[in-house]
Amino acid sequence: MNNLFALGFNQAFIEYIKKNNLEEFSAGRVAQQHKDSYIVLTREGNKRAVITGNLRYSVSAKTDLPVVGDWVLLIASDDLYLIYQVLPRYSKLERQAVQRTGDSQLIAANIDHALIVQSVDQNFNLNRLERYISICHAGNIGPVLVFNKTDLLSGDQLNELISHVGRRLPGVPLMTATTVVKNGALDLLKSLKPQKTYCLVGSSGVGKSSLINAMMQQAVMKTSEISSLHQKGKHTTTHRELFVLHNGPLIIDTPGMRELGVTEDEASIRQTFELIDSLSENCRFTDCTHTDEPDCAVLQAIEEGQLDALSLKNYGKLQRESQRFEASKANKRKKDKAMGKMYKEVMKMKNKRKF
Ligand SMILES: Nc1nc2c(ncn2[C@@H]2O[C@H](COP(=O)(O)OP(=O)(O)OP(=O)(O)O)[C@@H](O)[C@H]2O)c(=O)[nH]1
Ligand SMILES: [Mg+2]
Ligand SMILES: [Zn+2]
Repeated sequence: MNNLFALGFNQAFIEYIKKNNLEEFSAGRVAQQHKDSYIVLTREGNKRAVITGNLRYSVSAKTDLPVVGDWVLLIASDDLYLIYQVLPRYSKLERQAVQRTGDSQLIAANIDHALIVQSVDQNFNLNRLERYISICHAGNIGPVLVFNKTDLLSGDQLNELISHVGRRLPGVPLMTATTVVKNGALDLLKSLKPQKTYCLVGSSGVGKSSLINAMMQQAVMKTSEISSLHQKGKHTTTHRELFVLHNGPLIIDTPGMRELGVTEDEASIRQTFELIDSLSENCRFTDCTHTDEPDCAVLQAIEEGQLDALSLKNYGKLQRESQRFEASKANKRKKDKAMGKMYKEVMKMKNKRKF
């Protein structure tokens, strides 16, 4: 028996069901996605489910199909449940996988906070963290940085790292953890709220599944030694799975994402770089590209050490990629060749600009 509210069900879902006269169905939350079926948490317990043919053929995009975290409406039967409909998502963790095709991939739905896990000992990459943060902003998800494996650094080294990242990513909550020390993940666990849904993201090997195991106090996920991870492309975790923690929060484990796409929404990228945005209001030219213009407030801030030059570089890069992505998506939609051609010309011109 499950209590739906304990699984994150809320008033908005109830109202949607009422408004659309869908009360005849029972609701459930997708906890696991397998090749041809799902494990759904329902009031009656955890059930295996498949989607109806009607749902499969009526969706306009692959991302409309159920993913882990989704709330779905079910037709109950003895052993196999049928997923009739996916309820509207209040947030989604989505990556733009391939720029050329404009396809995006939905990782999980109805997430309140993403726990962006980074191992403090290995190739610390601020640009990557910024990318995760912009993916969160695009999907209406609150980002939280989790620095794991703190046992591998001295206290001084860790403090230095924290203040360095804090300067670059102000306003993003930061937690530390270690899974090899007793209670090393307790602060993190205590910071998670009942009925809220968290999703662990981050590169392969940073310890996402180890964190789940530490917080569940049992080995529910397989973890693997770093050495075997050196075989390129190997991820220990190969599926996504939602767990209910003892004190009530819900948490999803995901496989490490190697190729991070960009988010579609340029506004969200900007959000990550709020500082650059507000600074540019003081540039002499309104269309300043912050490359070599006179009286550029952004360049001045870099000179004065207020802003990291890398941040600016990354900002430009993300904007260009986002433009390319939107272009390829637009091309996909428009079968009209002439339109596609014209679009390309425009993009070429845009990309020619340094920024
Ligand atoms: N020293 C140290 N090692 C850790 C810590 N947490 C995890 N590890 C080790 O890091 C390795 C990878 O851990 P996993 O939990 O499998 O990593 P993951 O992020 O789930 O990796 P994928 O499933 O491939 O995405 C394992 O050998 C763990 O034992 C930690 O806090 N300190
Ligand atoms: Mg894992
Ligand atoms: Zn400028």
